[in-house]
Amino acid sequence: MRTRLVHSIAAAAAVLTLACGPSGDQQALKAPSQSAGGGAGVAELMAARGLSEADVTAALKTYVPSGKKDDYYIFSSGGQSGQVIVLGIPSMRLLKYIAVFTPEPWQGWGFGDHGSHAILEGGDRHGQKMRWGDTHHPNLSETNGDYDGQFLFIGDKANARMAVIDLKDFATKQIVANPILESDHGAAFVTPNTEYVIESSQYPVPLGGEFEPIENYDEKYRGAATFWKFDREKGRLDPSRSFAIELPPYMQDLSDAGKLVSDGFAFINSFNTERAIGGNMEGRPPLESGASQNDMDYLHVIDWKKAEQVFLAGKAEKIRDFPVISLETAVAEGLLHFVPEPKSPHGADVTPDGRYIVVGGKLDTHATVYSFEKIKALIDAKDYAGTDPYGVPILDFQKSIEGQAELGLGPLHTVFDDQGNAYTSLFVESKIAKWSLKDRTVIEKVPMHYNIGHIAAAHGDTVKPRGHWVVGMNKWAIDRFADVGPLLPQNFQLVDVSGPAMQVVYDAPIPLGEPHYTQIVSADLIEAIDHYSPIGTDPLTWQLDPRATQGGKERIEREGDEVHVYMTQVRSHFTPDTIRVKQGDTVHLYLTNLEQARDATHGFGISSYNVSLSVEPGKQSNATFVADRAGVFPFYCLEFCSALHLEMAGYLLVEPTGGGGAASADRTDAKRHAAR
Ligand code: RUQ
Ligand code: CUA
Repeated sequence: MRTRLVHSIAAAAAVLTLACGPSGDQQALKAPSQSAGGGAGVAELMAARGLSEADVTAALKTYVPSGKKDDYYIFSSGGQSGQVIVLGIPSMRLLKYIAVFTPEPWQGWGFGDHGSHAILEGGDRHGQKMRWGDTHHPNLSETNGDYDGQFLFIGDKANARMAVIDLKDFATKQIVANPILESDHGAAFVTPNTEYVIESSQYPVPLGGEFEPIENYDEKYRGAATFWKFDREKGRLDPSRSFAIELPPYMQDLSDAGKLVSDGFAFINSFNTERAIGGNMEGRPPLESGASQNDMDYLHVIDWKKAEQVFLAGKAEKIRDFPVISLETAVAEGLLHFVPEPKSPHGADVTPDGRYIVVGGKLDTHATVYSFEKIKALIDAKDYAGTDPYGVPILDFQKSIEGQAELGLGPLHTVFDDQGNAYTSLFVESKIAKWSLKDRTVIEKVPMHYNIGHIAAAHGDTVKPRGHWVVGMNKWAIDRFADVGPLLPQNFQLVDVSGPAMQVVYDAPIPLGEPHYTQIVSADLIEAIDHYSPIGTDPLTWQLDPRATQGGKERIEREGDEVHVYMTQVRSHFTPDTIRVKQGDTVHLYLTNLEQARDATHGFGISSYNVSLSVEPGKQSNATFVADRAGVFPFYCLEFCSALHLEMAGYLLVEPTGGGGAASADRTDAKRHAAR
């Protein structure tokens, strides 16, 4: 190991010497040290900064020079921020926040732009405007069980919603609210050809959102697994071809879809099979102690291909118009089985060959490796060890497992590499355990900084893991970075697993929400556009927006008290740059960025009217607001697009009508409502 380190440092020194040789203009690149010997500069830098050899190798493994791109993208959930966070590997440089469930002004998300409002409104629930989410599990679209780089799905645990992001422009295209659930956790998980995106519930409720006393929990509260049909052509989930399966009121947790031999099945772990309901001020035990009495909970094994047939045969019932296969039907059709799983299980992860399902037991020291082949044989032979109170057949634990891996304290999630190894996060022990799938023995453990939750590996949950990189997602960056007050960022630790020993090579603070899962995809699979074409493209339809304006055709049209402003942008002006309206007019702004160059993004921000638009090259953005306040309102471009960016501005002149008073305020209120 040591020789390897010394070797790589010598190599780095050689590179530095080359770059800093005394020839001509390379002089400017000289390292601080002036000593001539090969490697002396590095050694002195190391001494001056107190860096060890391991530090320097870590730096060499992760440093990506200016102008060079990363090899992998990390797509991370953004937790309570309701967004998605994108980073690069190996540099761990932050690349983008993708606005999803929460308004975000830089991307013009939810600040006037019609398209973004339509998408956000798609996620409204029970008539309530939902403007935050708790994103947990991003999943990339797959073709033949491997990421294809086209779409990203992410679930909102807090409000049982699902979002679709198109990776052509890294923008959210759809949010659907689950009509029968109030929360989810096993979301989003895709099937191997993205036929369905799975969303399973977390906290049981009466399906459909009606009231039932909690005393009726066992009879009336339910979980469910939702299978959202994905229409790849349209790039949208299709609720009209989606269905759910009713589940007992256990707390369903994470999901994973089977692959290869287990394709057609989905696995969901659960906890609280005790059906504890809390009530610690009503004479019942607190939820968490009630929910951790049993030694075993149930791994849910769902035959989704069979369920799809049952749904297509019209055997699903409707709850709030959404097709739900009842528990009774699920049992009768043999599409739902349980297998016991030890002690507060958490992750359920299918191995790359699809043959095994690995489940971590939070309060256990093992990861349990279930054999799909054995489970399938038991199901086919109807060899059951019993049924649960809802009639769901239970398979025998011992007969279903391949074995267990003794890993350490608090195993949660497992990912895989290309060498037949598994990597499991150990929450309580704050370590990653690398173990062999072949004999289930631990090969090595590497300490993580603090409370590792999820873990991700390059293509680590596909049929073709790429190896090399694993990321540990630590809860809270205690004592890790410069202090920023009591609310701590999280800490992503990048681990190089390509050598004989795992090495932590980078700590990246994540300063937006608490990320849960991430996926890591090879950068060459992502084909992102750098401008919208044709000019005036509606990013939702990818078609020319009918309100797009050509250069020279800009105009302002008045119809009664509706003012239509057909506006264009090029560096460095808006046309028109003066808009005259009367107080109380409804202003419809149709804004076309006429540019096709990649560095020509403009924005539109206006004072006092809460409008912020991002108009990337070729994009069309439309906004509507009621000019209910008389006055002079400057608007300006929000991106520093050119030397005359500051001059890229104009005025909205709202002339008073002389009205005013309560009646007129009511009138504009009503209009403002209608405008959105
Ligand atoms: S969770 S730390 Cu929401 Cu995926 Cu396991
Ligand atoms: Cu356009 Cu600044």
